[in-house]
Amino acid sequence: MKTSTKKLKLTEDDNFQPMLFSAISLFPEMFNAVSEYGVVGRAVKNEIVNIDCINPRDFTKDRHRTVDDRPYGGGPGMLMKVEPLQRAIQAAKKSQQARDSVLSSDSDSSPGSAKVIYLSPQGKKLDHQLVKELSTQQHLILLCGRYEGIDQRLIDQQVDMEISLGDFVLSGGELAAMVLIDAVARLLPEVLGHSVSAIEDSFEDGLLDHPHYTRPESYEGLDVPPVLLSGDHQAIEKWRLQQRLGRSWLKRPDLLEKKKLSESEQQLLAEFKKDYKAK
Ligand code: 4GY
Repeated sequence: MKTSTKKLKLTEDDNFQPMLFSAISLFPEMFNAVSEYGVVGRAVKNEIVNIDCINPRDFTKDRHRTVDDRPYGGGPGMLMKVEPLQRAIQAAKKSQQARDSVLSSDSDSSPGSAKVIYLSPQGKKLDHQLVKELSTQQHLILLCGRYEGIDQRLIDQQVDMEISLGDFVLSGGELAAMVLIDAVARLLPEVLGHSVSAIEDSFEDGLLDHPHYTRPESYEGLDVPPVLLSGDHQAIEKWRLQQRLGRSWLKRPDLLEKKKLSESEQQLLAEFKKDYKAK
């Protein structure tokens, strides 16, 4: 039998599953900032991405719905209670299992592979490489700490990966989790849709972006670089690559050290340096 040649929209495919982010957070409303606005907001609306918020407070069993507790050994501040978090993680894992069970068995999504991520300054630094790896996952569980953090045994037992945005301390993991969701979701092919801009973006090839210009042609006496008005697409691509090389050399020499430059790229960079030093 001939298989159907009708082209399916990706999201109409029986085996398509939105990527699921389960945010475990005491402040679930904060996630409206990613789920209701911009590119990720549209992906959520179009069911390419699901963001599911789970509040550990809903998994408490005492009258006061207590989610914090005092640290052993004393000291200032509180920690998050272990049991509500543990139950929240189990609930997040169950929600993905429920989705998997309605899919046909030849799906190449991998059930039971939900990764639990804890956002903290102790984690591995988030970069484009890690964002790309995360974008291949079907389900990420994002554990958002508050107060002074969570019990180390929960990290050891339940957390697959600790991820940091950088060497500074936020008052909670939510903003970090939203940064991660935004960066990962925009790499999903179905989110990109028509545009290829995320592929062409900074970092896919390890260089900074080139400068961008729009109207007016002259602003406060500053003109748009003439090559961009030339209509010569080859010259424009060449200029943009040179700008990317030059800006990386000026602002992020560490990026250039990691990158093997081709003969023509070395040429372009040498020319940029010459012009820069002449000024
Ligand atoms: N930096 N990168 C970060 C953070 C908040 C108290 C431990 C960071 O990712 N997350 O500062 N998170 C704290 C809040 C518990 C995490």
